Amino acid sequence: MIKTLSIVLVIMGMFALLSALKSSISLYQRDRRPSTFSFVPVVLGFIIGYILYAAFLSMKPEITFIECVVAVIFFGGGIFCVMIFGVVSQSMERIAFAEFQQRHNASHDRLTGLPNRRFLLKTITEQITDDSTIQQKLALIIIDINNFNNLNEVFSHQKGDVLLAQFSTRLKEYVDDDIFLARSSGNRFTLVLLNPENTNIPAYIEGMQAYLDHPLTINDHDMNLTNTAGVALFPEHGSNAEELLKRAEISMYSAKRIQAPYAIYEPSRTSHFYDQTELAAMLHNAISTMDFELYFQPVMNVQTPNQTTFEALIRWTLNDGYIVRPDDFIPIAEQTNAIKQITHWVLETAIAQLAIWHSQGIFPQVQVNLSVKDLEDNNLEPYLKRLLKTYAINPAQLTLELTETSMMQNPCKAREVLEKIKKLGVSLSIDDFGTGFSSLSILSNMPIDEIKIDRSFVTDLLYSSNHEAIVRSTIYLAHSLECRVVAEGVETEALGQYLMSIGCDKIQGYWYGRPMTLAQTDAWLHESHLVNFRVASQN
Ligand code: G
Ligand code: G
Ligand code: MN
Repeated sequence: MIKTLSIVLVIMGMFALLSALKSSISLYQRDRRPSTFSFVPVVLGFIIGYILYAAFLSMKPEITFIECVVAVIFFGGGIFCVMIFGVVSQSMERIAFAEFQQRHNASHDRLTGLPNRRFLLKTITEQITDDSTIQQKLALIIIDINNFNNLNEVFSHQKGDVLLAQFSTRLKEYVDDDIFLARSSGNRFTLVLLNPENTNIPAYIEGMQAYLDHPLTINDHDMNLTNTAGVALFPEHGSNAEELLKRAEISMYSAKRIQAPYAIYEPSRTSHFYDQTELAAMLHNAISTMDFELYFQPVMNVQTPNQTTFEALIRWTLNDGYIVRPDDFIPIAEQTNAIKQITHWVLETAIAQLAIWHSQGIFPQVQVNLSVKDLEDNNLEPYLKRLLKTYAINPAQLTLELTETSMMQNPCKAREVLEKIKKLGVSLSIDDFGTGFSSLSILSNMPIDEIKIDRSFVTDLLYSSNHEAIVRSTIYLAHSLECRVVAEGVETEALGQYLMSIGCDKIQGYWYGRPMTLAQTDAWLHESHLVNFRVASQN
């Protein structure tokens, strides 16, 4: 009886050791470190010892008390080994997990959990240097959330982060598992598609943008984020990861410039691409000589078609003839504060031009864009007052445009500055209305005369019942605040006629006229409109 019990105890001890052996093998398989392998032979050695002792006991007819005690110790030893091994393997797992997390954090973005730029570059490099005989083809698609900086400024960065996380979740839902998706920088995501010849890329992007066109929630408000995509292909558009990413960015920027939803890289564009630092250095020189030009875009006055308005739009032409659009250089000028000098130049050039037209008997109105930084310029109002006096211009001929976002950054200060300017007799207009997430109660306190509905709402008005409702209610709202309403981006007659029928006061867009050089503007005035102006000014 005692003998059987002792043998059972030894065998149970051995089973305990067997389970420890199993765990030590699986730990080694996961971990692959020599230190974890050292458990395996030790435990195996013990098991052999247990088997031998059990065999020894079973061969003896009688066992002594000492042999019985040794059997109990063998059992206890087995259980002890399992316990010790449990503790050791737990702490090994913790170490392994911490190491994994460290590696993961170095290659992933914390907010969205997506691979970061470093991991992205590494992955692209691995794919394109794959030395199999068939060259791997791939497409990089960059997706950049539009106006994200405005959003961060208007809300807080924390709220911006919440939106980014929601946006990335939605993006992850759309993107298949076999496509590598990374957050390549703040508001920019990058997809790596293998074998792009099997995918219709434009259709893929359109599908993705339609899927992303879905309200996200912040502060209990629904908000739609739009995005612009840029595509570069390997091997066609670059030979290394950095070059491919840069070219996908170039195409994304060119899509933004023409307000297209996406663009695929076109090699001919490279010579016209300067990066931010190059542009900043060139801009410094351009400002010292005020090497800019004003274009004028006509705006149609629905009620008084004889009275033409022009929006003055700055252009900067480089030595190679490339025209840099304000969207590309105004943000740089804002960073260096040079924007104040630029605005002073634009105001003086526009007012001097009004004086020249005045001497020809032509009295159009001119609209000038201000930057958010101009609201911090205490010299702006006295400067404007001096200009109006020097050139003897009727202040009612001038309107200043400010974006909704810039007014909302510091509404108190904006109101103070705008009220001073308004006292000069100059009109004020809210540009890009609808894109700035502004509070209507603040807006209704601003001394404004005009609201310009952003072209993103106007362009697809005839096809989007949402946008139609927004435009209609904006017109209603503006009229109840006694403001005029301008629709921007009106490219077709049908759209223009429709906007007039719902009460828009002014129509601006390629349908009525594109931005023109001064010479073209003069020709435009003289050819078709001078007669009207003469008549209008004589009345
Ligand atoms: O002309 P274009 O579509 O490229 O203008 C792009 C943007 O640049 C528009 O938002 C317009 O308001 C802005 N812009 C054009 N001219 C000026 C200017 O003289 N000063 C400022 N601050 N912005 C301008
Ligand atoms: O943001 P702001 O309203 O200042 O922008 C004015 C700019 O809008 C002008 O510089 C002009 O280039 C651009 N623009 C004017 N009309 C149209 C149009 O009908 N379609 C498009 N796509 N852009 C336009
Ligand atoms: Mn404008």
